Amino acid sequence: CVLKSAPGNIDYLVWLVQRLDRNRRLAALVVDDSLTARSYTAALLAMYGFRVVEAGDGATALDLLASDRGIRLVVVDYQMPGMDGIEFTRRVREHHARDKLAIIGVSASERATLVAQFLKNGANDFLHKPYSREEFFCRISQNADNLDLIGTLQDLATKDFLTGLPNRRHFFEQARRRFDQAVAAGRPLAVAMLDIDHFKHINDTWGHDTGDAVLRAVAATLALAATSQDLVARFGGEEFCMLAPDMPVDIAMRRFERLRRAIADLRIPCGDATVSLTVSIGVCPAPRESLHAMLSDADRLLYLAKAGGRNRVVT
Ligand code: GH3
Ligand code: MG
Ligand code: MG
Ligand code: MG
Repeated sequence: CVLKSAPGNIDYLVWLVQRLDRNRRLAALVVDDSLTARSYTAALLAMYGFRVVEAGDGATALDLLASDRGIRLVVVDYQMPGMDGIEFTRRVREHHARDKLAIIGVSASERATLVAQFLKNGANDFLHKPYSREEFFCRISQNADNLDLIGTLQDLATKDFLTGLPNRRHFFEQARRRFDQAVAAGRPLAVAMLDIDHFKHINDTWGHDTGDAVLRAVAATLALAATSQDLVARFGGEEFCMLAPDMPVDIAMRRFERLRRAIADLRIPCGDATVSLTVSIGVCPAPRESLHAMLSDADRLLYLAKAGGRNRVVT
């Protein structure tokens, strides 16, 4: 059925297979009080690979959205008893941004202002009922493509390419808020700067690719050690930063010591040999007057850890 609309060239088929494959990783929610209309839309979405969730009214749909994190696309009818599609869209946008969740309004109504109202209240697109399979598929694909594209751009802007960790800029965006929250609530907060010891020597001895593998291994160790509250980032080169909220000083210190040991225990394969490494860590264990002051402190303590012989945590 999907192939009916194919213009018959191989590029289109490749494009189509990629879309079907991508859609399999997503869920779509259909909100319509008419069982016939809902089943038709749900069947089309299932045909295009989506996992489909259905709701007969706005309130049920809001509950589903709150509990199912996999939903990336919503097709919502306008006329429904209780909450109409525009009110539903407005309510969804209180918790779900346009660039993470696409909402497509649908209606058989000819009301002139309807499309604009849907869009102004946060819908990404609109389709007049009844719609053809082909139009539906093109619109859905375009909206899902846009979400993918935005996601890719956000990754490029916020993640370090080599390790996948947040980059320095993203760290600061997130860290400022965590710092303000900790200070306002009088809660503990620790900031650690971590630098690989003699990394230049690792590159010179084992080659740049192995150096890269070492960076990825350190990043993975940091990511594994981090709780959902922690922020970890690659600051640049072989330098990483970790912000740990709500961690009393003694517990934070034990954690960073464990982290140092975990990294010293790493063995990164290089041909028949294995490479080991150590890190030095400077920890500012409690909130200071600013995030900047905490980072400067952690940096200064990192320098002391280096001067003291490396492979150590200094507070
Ligand atoms: P120290 O113990 O004092 O920190 O010495 P170090 O050799 O680790 O520090 P130094 O600043 O002298 O060298 C850091 C090296 O990290 C130099 C640079 O070429 C290398 N480097 C920076 N970014 C990357 C990267 O993305 N991949 C690889 N393989 N090397 C990198
Ligand atoms: Mg209806
Ligand atoms: Mg270094
Ligand atoms: Mg360095």
